[in-house]
Amino acid sequence: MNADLIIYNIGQLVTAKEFSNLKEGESSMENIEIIQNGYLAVSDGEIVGIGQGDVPSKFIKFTTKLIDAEGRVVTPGLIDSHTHLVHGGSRENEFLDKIQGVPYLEILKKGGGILSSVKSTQNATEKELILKAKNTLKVMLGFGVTTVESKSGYGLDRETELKQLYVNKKLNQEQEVEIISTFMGAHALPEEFKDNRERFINSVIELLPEIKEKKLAEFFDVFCEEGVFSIEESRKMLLEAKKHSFKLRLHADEIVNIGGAELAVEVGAYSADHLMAISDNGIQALKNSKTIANLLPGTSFSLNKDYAPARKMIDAGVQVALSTDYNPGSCPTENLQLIMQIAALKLKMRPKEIFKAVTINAAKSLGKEKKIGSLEIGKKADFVIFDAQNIEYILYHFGVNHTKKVFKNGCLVFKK
Ligand code: IZC
Ligand code: ZN
Repeated sequence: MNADLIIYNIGQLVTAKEFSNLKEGESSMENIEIIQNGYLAVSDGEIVGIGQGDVPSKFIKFTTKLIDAEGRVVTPGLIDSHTHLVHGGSRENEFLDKIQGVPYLEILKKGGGILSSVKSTQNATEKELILKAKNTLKVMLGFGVTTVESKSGYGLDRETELKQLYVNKKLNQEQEVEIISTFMGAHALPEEFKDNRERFINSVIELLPEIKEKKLAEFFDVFCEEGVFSIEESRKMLLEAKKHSFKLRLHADEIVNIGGAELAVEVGAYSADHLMAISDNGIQALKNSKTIANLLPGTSFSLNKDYAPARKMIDAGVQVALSTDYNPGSCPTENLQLIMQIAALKLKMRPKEIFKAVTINAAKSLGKEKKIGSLEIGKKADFVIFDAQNIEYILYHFGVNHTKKVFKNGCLVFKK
C-alpha cells in the first residue's frame, strides 16, 4: 500500500492504542502504546502504516511526501469533548465579583451568569455566532485540537437553541475542526419560567423530535445541579431524549453532590462531566459502567473550587477524559494543553493517563472511537507533531503552546 504522506524519525509516537495486559505498578489508564522511534504512513486521509524504525519501502512511491519529525512527539489529534463553543458576548463584567468570592450559582440566581450569555446569544445573528466560533476554533486547532464537542444552551427558547445548533452544522462545513453537536436546552431556567418549571421542561422535551429530524444534534445534555435542574427533572428529560435516539451526556456533581454521577450511569450516558463533588457511591457507579468521567479542571482553577478526585477515581478503575469546558463564565479558555498541565499539577494525573484522557477516552465519550482518538490502521489521520522530545516535557513546561504542526484527515491545517 503506497502512502501519500509519511512522518518518520518520531521520537515518541503516542498511538494511544490500548492494550489489555497492564504492566506492574501501572494504572488502568496507563495502558496506551507509545512507540519509540516510530513512523506513520497516511493515504487518502487515513492511516495505512504505523511502526518502529525504518519506513518499509512498500509505502514509498516517488510522489510520497516525507516529513522528518526530528525526534519529536506525535500524538492523535486532541479531542475537546466538553465545550460551550457557540455563544454571544463575554462575561468579564462579572469577573471582579467572581474573584472577590461571589459564588457562581449566586451570580446565576441574580440573572447573571448563564442567563447573561443567553441574552447575548439571543441578540447575536447566526453570522456573528459563526464568525466568533470560527475564531475560537482556529485557536483550539492551534493547540492541537482536531475534534470539539459543542453544546447549545444559551438560547433556552426554540429559535435561539435552533440557531446555535445550525451554527454547529455550518461550522462543520466551513472549517477544519470536526464538531460533535449537543442539544442542551436545559442549561438554566429562564426567569419567565420561575413559577412554572414543568412548563419549561416540557418545552425542552417538545423540541427533541424537531432537532432529531433536522439532524442538528447527536447528544443531549442537562445541567443537573442544585438550584438548576434536579435529579428527577434531569432524569425525565434524559429518558425522553433517549426515546428519541439521542446519545446522552450529563453535567453532574459539579458544585453540589446530588447524585449526578449515579444518574448518568443509570441512564447509560456516554459521559458524566465535572464531578468535582462526586461521592464514593458515584465513583463505584462509574467504575462498573461504560460512562466516561469527563473532568474539567480548568473550571476548578477558574472558579477557585476543589478539584475532582481524579486519583481516587483512576485508582478505583474509572476511565477519565479531560476537556476545557470552554465557556464565557466558568472557564474562558481554548487551551486544552493548559488543562492537561493542570491535570498533572493539580489532579496528580500521570503523563500517559493525561494523553489517554484527551485522545481515546475522549473519543469514547463521544462514541467516535472507531474513527478517531488513536493512531491505528484504518482510522483518520488526525495527528499533532509537538515541539517536544517526550510527553513529560509538554506537561512540565506549562502555559505555552507546544504544537508544531497539526494534521486533519491527512492534511496540514496548522503550522507554527
Ligand atoms: O456559561 O457558565 N457550568 N454551564 C454549567 C456553564 C458552567 C457555562 C456557563
Ligand atoms: Zn459545561
